[in-house]
Amino acid sequence: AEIAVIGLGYIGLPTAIMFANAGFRVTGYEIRRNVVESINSGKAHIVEPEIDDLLKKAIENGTLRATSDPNDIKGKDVYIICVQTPLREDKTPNLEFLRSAVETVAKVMKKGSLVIIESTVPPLTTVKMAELIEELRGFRAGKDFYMVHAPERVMPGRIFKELVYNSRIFGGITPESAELAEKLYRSFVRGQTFKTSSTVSEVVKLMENTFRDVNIALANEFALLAHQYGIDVFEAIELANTHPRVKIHVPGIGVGGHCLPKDPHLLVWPAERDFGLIRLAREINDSMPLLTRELLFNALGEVNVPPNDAVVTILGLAYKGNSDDTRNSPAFALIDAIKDDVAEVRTYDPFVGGTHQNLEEALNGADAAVIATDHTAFKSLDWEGLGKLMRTRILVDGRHVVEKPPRGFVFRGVGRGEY
Ligand code: SAJ
Repeated sequence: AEIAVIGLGYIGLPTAIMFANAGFRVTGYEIRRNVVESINSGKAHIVEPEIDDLLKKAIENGTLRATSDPNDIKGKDVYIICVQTPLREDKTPNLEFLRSAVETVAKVMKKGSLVIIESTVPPLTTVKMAELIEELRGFRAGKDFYMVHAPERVMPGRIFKELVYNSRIFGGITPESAELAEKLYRSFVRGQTFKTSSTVSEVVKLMENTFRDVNIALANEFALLAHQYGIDVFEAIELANTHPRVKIHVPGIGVGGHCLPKDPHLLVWPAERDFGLIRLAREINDSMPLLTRELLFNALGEVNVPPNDAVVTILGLAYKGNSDDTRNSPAFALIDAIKDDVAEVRTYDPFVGGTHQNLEEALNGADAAVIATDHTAFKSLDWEGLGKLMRTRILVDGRHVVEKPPRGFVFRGVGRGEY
C-alpha cells in the first residue's frame, strides 16, 4: 500500500518514518516548506532520541519523501492525518487544521482509500469528518472509503519505543475500517491492538489524559493541604502509596505540554451539560504557578528583600524533565505572574535556546532561584557552592528536585509544608 502522512510534526514524522522503514512507500505532506526541505535532506526538525538515524535510513532507502504539493499525494491507498488540534483563547477546540487536512485529502483520495485520523479530537469528530468527505467528494463512507480514528499514545522522549510497544486502539466508522487500519499498523506495532468504534476511540484517548490531569490535580490539592498543616506532602504521598490500591501522582508547579492542559477541554466540549470535576482539575493545575509565586514572595519577605529589587532566576523552561519542549510550560505562567513585580527575571535551561546556558552566570548576583522543571541535571547541583554567587540565598523548588534544603538557604517548595 502507498501511504500519505498529513502533518509532519512530533507525531506525523515519527509515524511516517516507522511506515517507511517497515517497507511502505510513504509521502509526507507538510505545508511548512522549510520542514519539507530539512526532512528530505535527512535532518529532523524535532529533537527525539533515534530520530536522525531512522530518518536518514528512510530517506536513503527512498521509501520516504516529504512534499508541500497536494498533487504528490493523489490517489494513495492510505491517508494518515497527524495535525494539531489546539485550543483557542476561550478554551474551545480549534479544528481548522484538521478540517483543512480533511479537505485536502477529500480532493486527492480515490475510491477505496483508508483515511486515518491520529490527531486527538473531540468526541464525534471522526464521524463528522467522514460526512465532510461525503459532501465534498460524493463518496459514501464505509462503502467507497474507510475511516478510522487511531489515537497516538506516545510520550515525547520515548516516541520510537512507544510507537512499537504501546498497545493501540483502532476506532472505525465501520468494523471493516478498523480491521484495515489494524492490519496496516501491525506492520510495526508489537503491542496489543484493539478495534472499536471511532467515537469510543476518541473518548478513550481523551479519558487517558483526563485521568492523568485529574489525578495530578488531586495530588496538587494534597500539596496545598500540606502547606496548611505544615507537613511535607511527598513524605505523606510515599506513605499513602504503600497501600496496595493507592497511587497518588506527583504534585508540582503545574501541568504543561500539548496534551494534558487541552484534552480535558476536548472531552467535555461537545457535551450538553457541565462537568465540574474535570473543569475544576484544570483550574487547580493552572493555579499552581500562583502558589509558587506566593512561596517565592514569602521567602523574599522573610529576608526583607523588596520584590521590586529582586533578581529571580528560573531554572527550567521545558514543560517536563530532560525535554526541550516548552509548550504550555508552567514556567511561563510563573514568569508572567512575577515579571511586573520583580526587578529582573532570568531563565536557565540547558535544553532550551534563548535562555542562559551558563548556570553560574544565570545565578550571579541573583536573590532567588526557582526550579520549574525536573531536569535530571538539576538534582545534583551544588547549592552551597552556587549560593556563594547569589546576592540572597533563596531557593524555591517547584518540582521536588532538591531532597534536603541546602544549608544557608531560605528554602520553599511546592508541597513542602512551609509557606
Ligand atoms: N506532571 C505532574 N505530575 C505527574 C505527572 C506529570 O505534574 O504526576 C506534569 C508534567 O511535569 C508535565 C505535564 O504534567 O508538565 C504532562 O506531562 P506527562 O508526562 O504527564 O505527559 P505528556 O504530556 O508528555 O504525554 C501525555 C501522555 N499521556 C499519559 O500518560 C496518559 C502520553 O502517553 C500521551 O501520548 C500524550 O500525553 C499525548 O500526546 O496525548
